[in-house]
Amino acid sequence: MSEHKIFSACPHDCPDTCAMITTVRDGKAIEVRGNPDHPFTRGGLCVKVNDYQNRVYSTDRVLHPLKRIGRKGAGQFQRITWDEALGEIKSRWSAIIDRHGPAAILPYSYLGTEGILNGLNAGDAFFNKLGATISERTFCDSGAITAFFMSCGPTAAVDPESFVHSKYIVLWAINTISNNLHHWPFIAEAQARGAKVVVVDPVATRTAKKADWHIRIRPGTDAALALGMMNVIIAEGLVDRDYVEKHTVGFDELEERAAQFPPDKVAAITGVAADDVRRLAREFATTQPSVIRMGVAIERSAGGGNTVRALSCLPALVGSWRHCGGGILHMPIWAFPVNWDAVSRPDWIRPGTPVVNQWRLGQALMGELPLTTPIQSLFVFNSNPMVVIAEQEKLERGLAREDLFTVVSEQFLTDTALYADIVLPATTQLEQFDLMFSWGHLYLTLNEPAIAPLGEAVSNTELFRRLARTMGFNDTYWQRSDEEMVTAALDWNNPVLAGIDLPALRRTGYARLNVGTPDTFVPHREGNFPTPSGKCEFKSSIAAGGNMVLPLFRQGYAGDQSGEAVDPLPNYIPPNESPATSPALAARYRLNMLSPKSHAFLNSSYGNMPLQQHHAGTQKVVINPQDAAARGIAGGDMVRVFNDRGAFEAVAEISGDAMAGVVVAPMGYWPRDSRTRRTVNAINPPAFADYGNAPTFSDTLVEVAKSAPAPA
Ligand SMILES: Nc1nc2c(c(=O)[nH]1)N[C@H]1C(S)=C(S)[C@@H](COP(=O)(O)OP(=O)(O)OC[C@H]3O[C@@H](n4cnc5c(=O)[nH]c(N)nc54)[C@H](O)[C@@H]3O)O[C@H]1N2
Ligand SMILES: Nc1nc2c(c(=O)[nH]1)N[C@H]1C(S)=C(S)[C@@H](COP(=O)(O)OP(=O)(O)OC[C@H]3O[C@@H](n4cnc5c(=O)[nH]c(N)nc54)[C@H](O)[C@@H]3O)O[C@H]1N2
Ligand code: SF4
Ligand SMILES: [Mo]
Repeated sequence: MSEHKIFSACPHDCPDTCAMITTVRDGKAIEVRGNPDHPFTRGGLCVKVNDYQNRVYSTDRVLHPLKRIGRKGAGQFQRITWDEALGEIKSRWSAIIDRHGPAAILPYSYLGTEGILNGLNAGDAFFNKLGATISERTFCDSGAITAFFMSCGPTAAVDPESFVHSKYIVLWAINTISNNLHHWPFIAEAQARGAKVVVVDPVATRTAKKADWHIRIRPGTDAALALGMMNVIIAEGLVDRDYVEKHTVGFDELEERAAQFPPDKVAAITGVAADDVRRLAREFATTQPSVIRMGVAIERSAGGGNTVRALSCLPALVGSWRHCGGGILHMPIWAFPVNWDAVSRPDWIRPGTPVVNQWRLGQALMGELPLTTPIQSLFVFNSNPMVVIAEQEKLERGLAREDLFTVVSEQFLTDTALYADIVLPATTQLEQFDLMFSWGHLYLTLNEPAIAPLGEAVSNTELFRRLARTMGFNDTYWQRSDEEMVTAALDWNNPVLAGIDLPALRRTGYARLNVGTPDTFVPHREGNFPTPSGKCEFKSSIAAGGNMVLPLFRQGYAGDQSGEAVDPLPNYIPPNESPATSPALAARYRLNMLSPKSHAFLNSSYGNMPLQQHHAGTQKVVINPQDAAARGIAGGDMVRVFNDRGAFEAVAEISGDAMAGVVVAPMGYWPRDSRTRRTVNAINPPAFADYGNAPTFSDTLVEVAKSAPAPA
């Protein structure tokens, strides 16, 4: 019997990027555990990943190429060889390219795995070379990042570990304990040392229940609260004049804007009492170091970008940046010197290549977008659009098109894969090599293959090597090993990587970027913001250039932007679906639905795994007692949640955890497990928020009614 341990890294799209250790016995992975030496993740995994070996060895894994033999969606496939699969792809694509050109092919991917090699940009070079339509990926944070760059630039901003030094912590639209678990001990330590923890959320989440103060706010109104805080801070003379003078631009204009948001008006918009607006403003200004931690959910309403603009001006106004553990944390990813262009090869994009945003996949497939080349083929990997994007019903109709040639690379036969003509088997993290950045801490993490690929599964890097060979691309890009690709993907000469290389990573499994220690990292004590002015821009100079979508999300594509100037100051933009903006709609649909992350699923992943299904229970919708009583709904009732876009069923949970007027239905459940084959994204809108073509999941009006009983 031989047993050894391998350094692994959690592959998921989660800010924690846990360092893992896999135990391998006789060639089989028998256990994954957190690496106890890792300073941020400290040896614990979460309920999703703790039994990762069961995902790897699940009997439901796709381990061989498959070809559809039944009707689309029926899930009838037969095993074929890789050569047959690649041959079929080549002949179908060649015919499509001859007839319509390569723009008739649409790639679709996101972050099923997040590694630098196998993650977000894994297919870009291939599809750019092919000339495929560009898939604009704005699933999470594109709007928030755009807005954050306008104020502060691409900065890591605050080390999440420095939160132990914070005295006033505002967790804004983030459910830390479920979604960013390993940050919580640092917050709890600060709390134990006397810091006040405030949560701003419409819902009493696990995190809100541990806070010293939970501020319930109407969804999508956060910018008004932030502007109201500024109003009070300025009116009461709590501005750090010296910091503002030296390290910001646009104070006078911001003052004028904030003057339009007195606490009483803010209270009427947000539902937060005027006295609470004042108290939050005073405490945030005077309890230093104060820090804001924003969640991704902050961007999910019509004015999400402006909300981030407003929040990211607050710390400079009161001088929080002077202190270790002060400022605003969005995501530290910008500290990692990844050369995305070396991965994505935007230089291969042909001029005039069309762009389709990911949220519009249903529309693109149904011919509802003004595309000169209609989509004839779809290639999906690292994503499960049937669960994660709006307009679920329309998407399903699009995927069912007989003339659409669909290829899906997957670990499992997801609801999306059921519609594939060809399914290709994908490895899990234990079967592949990768190096991970993080969007929640400042460590690089190595993932060595622990076991050989199961069946005929391949990593995404190998997938695109094979596809490139099949399509006759002989560029050296596809002749490199994974290690050579990693070497090319990072700027190893950057001082933050001094002393870090693959041999060093192989000794420890992870390495902290050289950015100073959590006790010394104060990047903006003296300003030094990576904005055009070098200052925190209350009045944004980037705004003049228009509502940009950042290159990272667009496969390096920088053209085709609106170029229209946007408001250079943060403002409050009301939700699309609200009594103020759509009174007729709001009269019919009186509840605002949120569809946040599930504690036990990772987006759609684990929605099919028995342990996590057991933890999550069936799809529920949380309804405030007052709203439930008004509709005659009791706890445990099967209800229909609906609007003009569609409907899904859920079990009602009556609880004050949801504020009145708000219902909460966690996402991630698979449509096939529901009686009506519909989940939350059947009713979410396809509308974009103000910046970055971000989604508007929190900006959805619905009604809830008792379901008809199941037919006998
Ligand atoms: N367990 C688990 N962890 C995850 C994931 C998962 O699926 N499951 N997914 C990962 C990914 S991809 C991401 S992007 C992150 C997301 O991490 P978060 O941003 O934390 O995600 P959410 O759970 O969608 O939303 C957080 C909170 O924001 C609140 N909220 C919604 N709209 C608003 C609003 O308009 N204003 C305010 N103030 N609050 C609002 C919700 O009630 C919710 O409690 O989580 C990552 N971690
Ligand atoms: N209603 C609602 N919708 C949402 C959200 C929400 O909060 N509410 N959140 C949005 C956000 S923030 C995000 S990030 C998206 C997430 O959307 P996705 O990234 O699509 O979701 P995941 O479930 O993380 O991953 C998708 C698939 O990738 C596959 N996969 C994993 N690793 C590999 C691999 O190495 N190769 C291949 N080929 N496949 C692999 C997995 O098996 C899984 O089925 O969802 C968005 N949708
Ligand atoms: S999903 Fe997040 S918390 Fe869970 S193991 Fe992976 S990185 Fe860690
Ligand atoms: Mo996300």
